[in-house]
Amino acid sequence: MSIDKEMQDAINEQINAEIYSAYLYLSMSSWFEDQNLIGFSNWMRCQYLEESMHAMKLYNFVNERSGRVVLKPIAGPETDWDSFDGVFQHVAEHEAHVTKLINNLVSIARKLNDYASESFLMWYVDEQVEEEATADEILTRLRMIKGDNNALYTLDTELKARVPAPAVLPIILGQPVV
Ligand code: OFO
Repeated sequence: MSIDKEMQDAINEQINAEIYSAYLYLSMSSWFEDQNLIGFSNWMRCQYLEESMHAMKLYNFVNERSGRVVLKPIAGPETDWDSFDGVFQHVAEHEAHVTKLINNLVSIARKLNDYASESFLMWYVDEQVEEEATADEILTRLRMIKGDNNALYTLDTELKARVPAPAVLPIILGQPVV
């Protein structure tokens, strides 16, 4: 059964929101790079890839359901922040906003009795719990270490170790995840 037009259009909006998220995190990566915080910059690049994967997972789903992906213009992201914790405050607020968007998609799926979409969207519901928790954790640590450059360097080194999840590239390419 092909996807309902209302559900398809709402998912197309979410593809735009996820690509905007990718764009926002790439902008944050550039800002951290300018601050010579390469670990934070790396963490944001990984986040950029994860958000691109979130968009493409939706993209693949619409196609699997015989729908049509229609891409819309992406808004320009913020480009400047006044503090390190200010960036992560922004991340935390942005992820809380994305959670509301995902919850709204689940409501639409329920209204339409679209069980396939509802089941698919549960992955995003779980993902948002993790994304909000991670943003909050880094924000809390940045607030605790404020002004302590050694602790900031330690956190930067930790964030330098992040690598994208193994599923990112296959999902972006529309290949099976093994
Ligand atoms: Fe950062 O969230 Fe996508 O879904």
